Amino acid sequence: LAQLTAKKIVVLGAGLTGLSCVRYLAKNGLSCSVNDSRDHAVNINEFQQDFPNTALTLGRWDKKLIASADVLLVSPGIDTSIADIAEQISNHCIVAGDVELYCQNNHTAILAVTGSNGKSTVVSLLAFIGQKLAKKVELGGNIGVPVLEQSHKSLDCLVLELSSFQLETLRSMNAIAATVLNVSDDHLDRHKTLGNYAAIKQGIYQQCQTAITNRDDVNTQLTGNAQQSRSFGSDAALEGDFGMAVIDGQRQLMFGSMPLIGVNQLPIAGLHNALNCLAVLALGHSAGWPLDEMLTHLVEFKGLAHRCQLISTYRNVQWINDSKATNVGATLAAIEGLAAMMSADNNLYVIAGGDGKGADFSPLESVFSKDVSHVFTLGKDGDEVAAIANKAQIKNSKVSSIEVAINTLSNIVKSGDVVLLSPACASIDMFKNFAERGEFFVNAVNKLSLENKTPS
Ligand code: UMA
Ligand code: ADP
Repeated sequence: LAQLTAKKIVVLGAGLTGLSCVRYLAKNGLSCSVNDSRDHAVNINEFQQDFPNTALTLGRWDKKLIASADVLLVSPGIDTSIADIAEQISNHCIVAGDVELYCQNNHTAILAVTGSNGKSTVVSLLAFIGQKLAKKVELGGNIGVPVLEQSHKSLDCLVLELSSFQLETLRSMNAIAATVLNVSDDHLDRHKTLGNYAAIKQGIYQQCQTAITNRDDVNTQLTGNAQQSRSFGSDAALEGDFGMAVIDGQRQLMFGSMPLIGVNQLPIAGLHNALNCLAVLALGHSAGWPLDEMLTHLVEFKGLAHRCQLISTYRNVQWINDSKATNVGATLAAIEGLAAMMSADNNLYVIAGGDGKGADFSPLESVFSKDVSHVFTLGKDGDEVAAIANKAQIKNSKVSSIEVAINTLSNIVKSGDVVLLSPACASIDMFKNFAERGEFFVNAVNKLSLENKTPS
């Protein structure tokens, strides 16, 4: 903070992050200007009410303001490589994110998690267990709580969810342990190639004491040096690492050669969630949390809404809301995980499509052809999903809304089938966010059961 005194600070973005930066600077006696390129910045009313004297430019990038900045505090959703910003940044200007500001000025122990999928599940489970162990543990970062909002608290541990956007402007974190859970196509509209995107994620390992990698995913491996490393994976583990083994016919989570818990006792289903649990145990263990006590509380976790969440068994069909599947990797994991539990006589119906963010949908072809009976496509990139379904030679129908898909399905499904909303796409082309999309699905299914529709 001392470095910021008498510096011209410009905050880019007036959303959750921008507001937290202005609030933090004000608390520390520092002023700033704010620039948001949209006419209707997300938190504009709160902003103007709380900080009436803070200069705010809306509706365009203020090139002069950006050029005059000594410090640019950039919100994660803003791409500083775009011409309007990149060309204006002066040589002496420091470009940082809110997490960088937090890490430079707080010495709280951090457990950090990134990855294309499973971040929110892992950080929530980890924080849940930490709190059950009577530790002062809070969540921060991409999960929806800007870290600076936690800066006034004295914590035993901050469990930090980091997106690739946040990692781009972070260099001073010194986490106790950090993991890249997995890497699959996501945000390529901004990061351009999977290689760039993976490299940004792997940058987390240079900012921690113990790097935790996923043996199942080559893109999570350690590239540079780390003080210490350990790993998790679905195979047998070396001593000190986490893995899985089949003992007496039961698949178990393992710590080296020590069985920990049966996969069938885990509170969240599917192989991907078993891996998430291993990541949680590896992170907690690195912080010195006892494994046996962690396991006691792990089984009490209830899971998160919109992530492979069973919302109804109306007509003995499993109606599953996986609206948080905003990329191809998440939908692949959901289809494979659910199909593994279904009998071959039953059908898996998938509702998919939305804003594909430039991703390649072709990895879905083989699971579509192996496990899915019929795909209902919607949204901006629904036709791209339909093209993959055609290649996989499975039925597909274009629908204008989730409700239309559900109503059509009500005439098709039979006992034992599964209906899965797992879009493989972001929601912003049709909905406010993934949660609203999930609610539309839940409401349509509930309406169906209330109207007690029977097949025609
Ligand atoms: N804005 C511009 N110009 C642009 C883009 C955005 O001016 O080109 C402005 C918007 O008008 C808005 C503000 O920037 O007023 C929003 O900033 P932001 O997009 O960085 O969003 P925040 O509200 O600050 O929320 C961010 C994260 N959002 C993104 O990364 C897009 C939140 O993650 C995070 O919870 C929050 O900080 C706290 O750390 C959300 C997210 O979608 C959940 N993350 C992506 C994901 O999970 O896939 C990465
Ligand atoms: P994130 O915060 O990274 O988006 P979430 O825990 O919210 O992760 O889950 C997002 C989506 O990814 C959900 O559809 C969920 O079912 C799926 N998912 C969760 N864990 C994994 C994993 N380890 N691998 C692949 N998909 C996963």
